[in-house]
Amino acid sequence: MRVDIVSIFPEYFAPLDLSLIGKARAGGTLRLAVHDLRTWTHDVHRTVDDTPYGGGPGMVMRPEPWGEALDALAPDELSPDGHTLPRLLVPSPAGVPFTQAMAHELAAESHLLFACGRYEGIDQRVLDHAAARMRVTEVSLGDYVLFGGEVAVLVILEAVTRLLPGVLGNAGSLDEESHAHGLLEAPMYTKPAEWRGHEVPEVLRSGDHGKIARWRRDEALLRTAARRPDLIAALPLESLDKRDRAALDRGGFQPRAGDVAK
Ligand code: JD8
Repeated sequence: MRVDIVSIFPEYFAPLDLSLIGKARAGGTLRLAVHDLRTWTHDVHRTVDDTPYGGGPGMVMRPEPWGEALDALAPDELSPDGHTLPRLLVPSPAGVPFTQAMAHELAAESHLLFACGRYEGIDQRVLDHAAARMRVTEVSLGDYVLFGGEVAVLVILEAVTRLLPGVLGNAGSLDEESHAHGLLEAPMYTKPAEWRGHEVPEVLRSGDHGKIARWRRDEALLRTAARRPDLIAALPLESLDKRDRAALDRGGFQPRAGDVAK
């Protein structure tokens, strides 16, 4: 996968040399380049912002540097390897929520281009102009306000890169993790069996894989019902069987009427 990131703080992405993302880059699974937006300014002050039309607080990022940056990184003409235009991702508090489902979607792309805004944001015409020739997605991490798009790109890239083939040692774990099946994952434990008076649940030390799987499913259901009832509500009707309902009952959670598969 090819990834390009444009930002006025390219040093924000130094962590992408580390750990599994660093290995994915070294191994060629991820071809990632970080670009300084000021590369596409031409005035002595390398200006990237100006006052907002219509007044109001703060500054807005100028369209010209962004236009030239996207022209350079998403050229219309097909490159020798028949490369198609990238998918443009623009982090914004006004974007669509980033989810694990979107992470899987993005992991299937061949080229992602991230535009990191700062100040009050990027002049809207940059996105409208880009949308005329490539797919553009404004994406939000969540309902809180950041200084800019950089940390959102770090989060999105980590969620996407770990889904790329060969990046995760035991890809099997992808199936068991939170959000993989619409539930939060069960609590995890390791040695010692007793720690400061706290025991590891006996069932996990029983070796009875059937009982262990049932315990983990019950714990995942109870934890999800307690912390994320929206996820329980979003579960497909047929996904809760009698034993699931019994677990939720024991936890004092009433699944929706009709939720129970016969
Ligand atoms: C991009 C500029 C700052 C936002 C005035 C503070 C994402 N979940 C999220 N929260 N905030 C962002 C985000 C914030 C950004 C930019 C993403 C570019 N800002 C602006 C509007 C209010 N300042 C985000 N993803």
